[in-house]
Amino acid sequence: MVDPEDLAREFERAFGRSPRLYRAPGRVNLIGEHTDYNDGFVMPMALDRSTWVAAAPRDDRTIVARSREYGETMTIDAGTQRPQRPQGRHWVDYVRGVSAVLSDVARPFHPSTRSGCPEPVEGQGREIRGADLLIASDVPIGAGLSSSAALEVACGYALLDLANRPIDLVQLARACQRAEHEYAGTRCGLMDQMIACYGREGHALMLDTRTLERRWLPLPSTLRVLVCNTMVKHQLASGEYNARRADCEAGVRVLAQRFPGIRALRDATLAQLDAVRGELSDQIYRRCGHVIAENARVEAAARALGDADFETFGRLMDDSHRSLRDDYEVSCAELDAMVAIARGLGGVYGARMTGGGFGGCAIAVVDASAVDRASREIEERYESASGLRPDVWVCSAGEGVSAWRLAEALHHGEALHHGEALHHGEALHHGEALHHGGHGGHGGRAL
Ligand code: GAF
Repeated sequence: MVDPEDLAREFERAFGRSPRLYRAPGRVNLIGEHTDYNDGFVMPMALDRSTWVAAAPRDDRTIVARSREYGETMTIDAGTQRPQRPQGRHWVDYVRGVSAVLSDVARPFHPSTRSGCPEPVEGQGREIRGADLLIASDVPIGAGLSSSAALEVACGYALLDLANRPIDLVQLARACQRAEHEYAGTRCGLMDQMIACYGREGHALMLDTRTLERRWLPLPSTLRVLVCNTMVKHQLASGEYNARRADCEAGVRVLAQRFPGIRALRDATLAQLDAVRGELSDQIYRRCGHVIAENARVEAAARALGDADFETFGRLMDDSHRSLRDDYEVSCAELDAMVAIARGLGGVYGARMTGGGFGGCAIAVVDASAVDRASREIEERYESASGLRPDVWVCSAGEGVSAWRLAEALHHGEALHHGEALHHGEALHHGEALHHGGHGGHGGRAL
């Protein structure tokens, strides 16, 4: 786990002054996979693990970013010009992407991503300042837990706050999504960035990715969510993710010709899909079928959770996994093995892969009374089935992005949640916008 006080001290040693601290969480998605770029529904929860950024402003336009995990220090320009093509998936590409997008909204979108990132980042077009950043994370990287969105959102929040600009979380999430499209080359939806912004302790988020309407669903204390890392790294940018999105868009084009009201798979029914089946390849038919059915599953799962009907919730998770495995084809042998093992254990309501797929993590929703045993059994059985030692842990739903106040003498740090402003040492609620007038930032106070 990252110790924020330790991180602040490391920053002081490296950069010779006191930082402010920020953090944004990784996530698991309970249900609603590959629906977010189809205007659909998702139900993620933020992890209680985060990417942390210790940050202090510079007088020039340079960003000096150091990653504890990678042991690298990189120097970039805060307003780097948009690349002709995505740069890659090096950690600094995410920092570069976020700083460039936040600095610049005047230029048109990258043509290949025009449809994916609907709005410019209004009101955030002024250039951001240079900064020294020290980044550390306890979100496993490449495990489908959205470590990249956590990095983008934590850095974006830090850079906006250092520039003393008001922070609108929806705009921040969109800016980070756009950075992912243009700088990392993944045409992702908005789920990961939104949950990194809007996670709430003890709750899953029911998000409508078309309207961005948000509903926080309390997770009952009798349920546990087990995260089961297959230890197979996912390769989201391998082209498979973008290929799935292209298949969905191809399906929508055909559906829209027959049913003009359809703008996205969110608008289609299985009956409508069947009506145009003859005009679709089998692959596109199955891809679209997954998305349409998955959207309905998310809505049903939200109802089941509200009714404390965990059997139904679990069955919907199982159905989701089958559909992702057989029709969307984003699972892999290790994920299937993990899910099958979890599903065979007492007290497990449901299990499925989570995130983009092709490796990474499965999740199991388990009765609290059975969780220790289930977790041990999963570890043992998965290791003997695959030869890989998995990482299995119980996660609780954590908070979205926040600034972190270090108390005097670096003791008893506490989160300053978004929507709160620090005023005479007190947290005050200020609706959605956070604007810190005048920063402490020195002498052991981070804000
Ligand atoms: C990845 C993407 F980044 C998300 O936008 C989402 O599409 C997810 O895969 C699949 O549901 O995490």
